[in-house]
Amino acid sequence: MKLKIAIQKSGRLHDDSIKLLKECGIDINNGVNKLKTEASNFPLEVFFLRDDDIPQYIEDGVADIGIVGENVVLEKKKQVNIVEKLGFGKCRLSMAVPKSFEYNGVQDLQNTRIATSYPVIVDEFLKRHNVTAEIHEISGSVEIAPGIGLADAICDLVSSGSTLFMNGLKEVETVLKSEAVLAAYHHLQPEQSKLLDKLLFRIQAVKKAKN
Ligand code: PRT
Ligand code: ZN
Repeated sequence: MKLKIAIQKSGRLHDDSIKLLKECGIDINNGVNKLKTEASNFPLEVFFLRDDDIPQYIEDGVADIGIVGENVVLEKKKQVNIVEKLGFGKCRLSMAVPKSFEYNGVQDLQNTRIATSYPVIVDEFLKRHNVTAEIHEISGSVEIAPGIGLADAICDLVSSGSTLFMNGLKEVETVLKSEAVLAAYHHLQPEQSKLLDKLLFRIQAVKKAKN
């Protein structure tokens, strides 16, 4: 019996996910272009996936657990348990507008066009604030949308803020704070739950040692 974990194949969370497992004393041979591997000293099978697909795999129980940004979990609206925040991949999902936009509050987004890769979260945010706006879903390079006349505002992930700055934008609202989380399938078998507890115990020890 093995615990199946999904982690990002490549991208911002990949290295830290592998590092966390290593710090937990779990050795995995992470061959290039491999889709699947096994740990040599823990009953763990590792799937390498696009981050966007991870919540679905966990909801379906194809993976028992996974490491993914909380922003992705919330956007995909999949039924998964968030078991632990992992302390890396920290960022915020923020509204940003051109520097020249005289922004005084969320009401100023009324009747604007907002470009984002997070239409679900943005829609919820706007509804919560009784703002009506047009959401334009685009999958990448969101920050260039105002410059090319596609949108009046954007909602995108921000960490240092330099991407916004370089594109003449300013951050005006934090919609969500996010970091990598450990998510789990809702209906784990007792054996898988035990393995998860064992892994979680190690993760918490690693986190404590860092504080
Ligand atoms: O290929 P795959 O689909 O798996 O990866 P991806 O390209 O969709 O995701 P990836 O690797 O870019 O990000 C994975 C996760 O990292 C995100 O879902 C977040 O949870 C987290 N994360 C943390 C970030 C950032 N920080 C971040 N800064 N994800 C993206 N960014 C981008 C942002 O979209 C913008 O383009 O970085 C730019 C802004 O960075 P700053 O530093 O200039 O503000
Ligand atoms: Zn992705």
